[in-house]
Amino acid sequence: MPRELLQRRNFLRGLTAGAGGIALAGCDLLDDTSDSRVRRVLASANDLSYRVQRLLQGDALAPEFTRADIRQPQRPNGVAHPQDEDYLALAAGDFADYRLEVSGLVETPLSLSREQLQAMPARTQITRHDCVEGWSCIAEWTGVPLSTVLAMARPKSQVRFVLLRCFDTIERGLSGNVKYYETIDMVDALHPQTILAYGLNQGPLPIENGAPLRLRVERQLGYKMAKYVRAIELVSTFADVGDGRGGYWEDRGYDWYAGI
Ligand SMILES: Nc1nc2c(c(=O)[nH]1)N[C@H]1C(S)=C(S)[C@@H](COP(=O)(O)O)O[C@H]1N2
Ligand SMILES: [Mo]
Repeated sequence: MPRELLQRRNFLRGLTAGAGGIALAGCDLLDDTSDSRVRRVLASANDLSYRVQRLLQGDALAPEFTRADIRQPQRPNGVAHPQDEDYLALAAGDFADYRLEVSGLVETPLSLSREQLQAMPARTQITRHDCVEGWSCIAEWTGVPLSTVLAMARPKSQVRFVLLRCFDTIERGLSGNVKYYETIDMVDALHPQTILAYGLNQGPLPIENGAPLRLRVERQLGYKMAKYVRAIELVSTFADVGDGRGGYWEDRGYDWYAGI
């Protein structure tokens, strides 16, 4: 089992114990997320924390820092060197031929070049990245607000989520290779600090950290922040993506709403 998932489970087990021993205390609740009853307990807890956080947070901004707070380079995590052929071909040309595809429930599908993305009004923010593994990094991110791209695409009224599809194969399995994917809701998608970043610490975004384009969604944990973004789809449900829980790690037991 990947280390991240193990630690996440240990963390969740702590939380559950703290919540005053749900009736299942004693049996090893979280060693078996495949059990549907367990999954329902977790899912409803996640749903509750999602709704409570949404109520309390509104449009609150994540804390921002100064350059003096940047202590080290952004620590690469997860996939850091995609080996996918289409990605390697783009990287060989320094991503000059990259295009971000925007499709799904939109009036105007888009195919945006790197130049087009970088010509849009940019936002720069110094924020703290919290990984579920228990480490944090403060870094300066520059990119185009996702809201700007979405406004150009003109979402239809049924849209509820933004699905990000990535270049990198994160798992090679018997049932096929899995590429990283993530979803966020429209509250986070339209939040002012949610950007598609192409710059890190005043330079171009390095490959390790998701070049040429990665999501920053600052009020949630690191695994929500898809790197190597290939395409964006606007959807009304993610039930038909992967195993239906809204992201690569979510399909392996993590919370969909990873608010901090
Ligand atoms: N495409 C893709 N995005 C990803 C991952 C990944 O493996 N592939 N890992 C996630 C995790 S768990 C974290 S903590 C952050 C790490 O971002 P960093 O490498 O810039 O620190 O990216 C997230 N986004
Ligand atoms: Mo992470």
